[in-house]
Amino acid sequence: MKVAIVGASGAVGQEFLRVLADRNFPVDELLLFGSERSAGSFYEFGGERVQVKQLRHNDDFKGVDVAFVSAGGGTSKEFEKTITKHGTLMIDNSSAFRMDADVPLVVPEVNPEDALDAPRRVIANPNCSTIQLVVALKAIENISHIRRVYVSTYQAASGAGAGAMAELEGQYADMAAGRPPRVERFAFQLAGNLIPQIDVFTDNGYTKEEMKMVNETKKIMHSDVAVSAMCVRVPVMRAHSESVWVETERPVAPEEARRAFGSFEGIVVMDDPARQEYPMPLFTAGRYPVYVGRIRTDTANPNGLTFWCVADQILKGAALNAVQIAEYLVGAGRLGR
Ligand code: 11C
Repeated sequence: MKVAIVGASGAVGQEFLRVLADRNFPVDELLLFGSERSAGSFYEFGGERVQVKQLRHNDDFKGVDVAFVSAGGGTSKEFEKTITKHGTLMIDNSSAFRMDADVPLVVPEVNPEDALDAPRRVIANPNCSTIQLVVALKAIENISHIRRVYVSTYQAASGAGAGAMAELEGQYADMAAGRPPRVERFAFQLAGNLIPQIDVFTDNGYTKEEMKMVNETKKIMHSDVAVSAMCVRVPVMRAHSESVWVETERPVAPEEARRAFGSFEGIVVMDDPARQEYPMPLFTAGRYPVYVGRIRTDTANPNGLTFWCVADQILKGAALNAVQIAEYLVGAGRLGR
């Protein structure tokens, strides 16, 4: 297959290169695209050096089967037609089209078949914090309908890109050296701090990030589930964590939930409090699964279940999920020749 990565130099773009190689995605030819700034850089793939081309409005995508796009919502909107006009499937990592009725929003463990109907040749990859949430929710939804979800996130610097990760690292180094930490990407110093704001505030007092979790969850799960989210940036390098409370139609005992999580594709249960076994972002970074632990009954709600869930934001939250969508379509005979 002829495959393109748009935004090749970014944190997610770099992970696309690794995930495609690691999963032996059938790449015959790889094209890399980027901004004027990253054009000309070289990256290695399949033993060859591939040069990044500047993304332009031309016919560069002619013959490309699938383009993995992660260059921000503005770029996705501007280049949608350029990328798809010759039939290329655009798997878009930005928030630009996620809630459009004619764009499927897909997490392969949850709603893979939605990917089969992409009339605009665009499939949206959900927000990273939503992806890991819905993977965990679907395991429970399969045994009892979820009526309500409360979720509090602990989101790593990686969600804000490679520059934000470098800034956090620099802030720790500055602190260790007794220098005032440099603050550019985030509104406040993140090292040694928590920032209870991700993205801008909306009219209802929630942030855009929080409302993404509300709206995207309903769309992916085809559910009326009520979701309330609180999103917090934490001084962790990569891998988002979430505290989740769900209210199900009938009470689900922790043992039953543990079995449901354990048998669900894409989830690894790490839940042995006696041995201090639970998922943590430090040990989840660089791994594919969604990890779930601290599974217990909600003390405030007899129909409530609560758990802790951690996943690598750049992998399952972005590049891996997008590649899994493409893999599903290849398996369904809907992508590639
Ligand atoms: C963060 N979730 O952690 C955001 C990043 O809609 O794709 C991803 C934003 C998006 O900052």
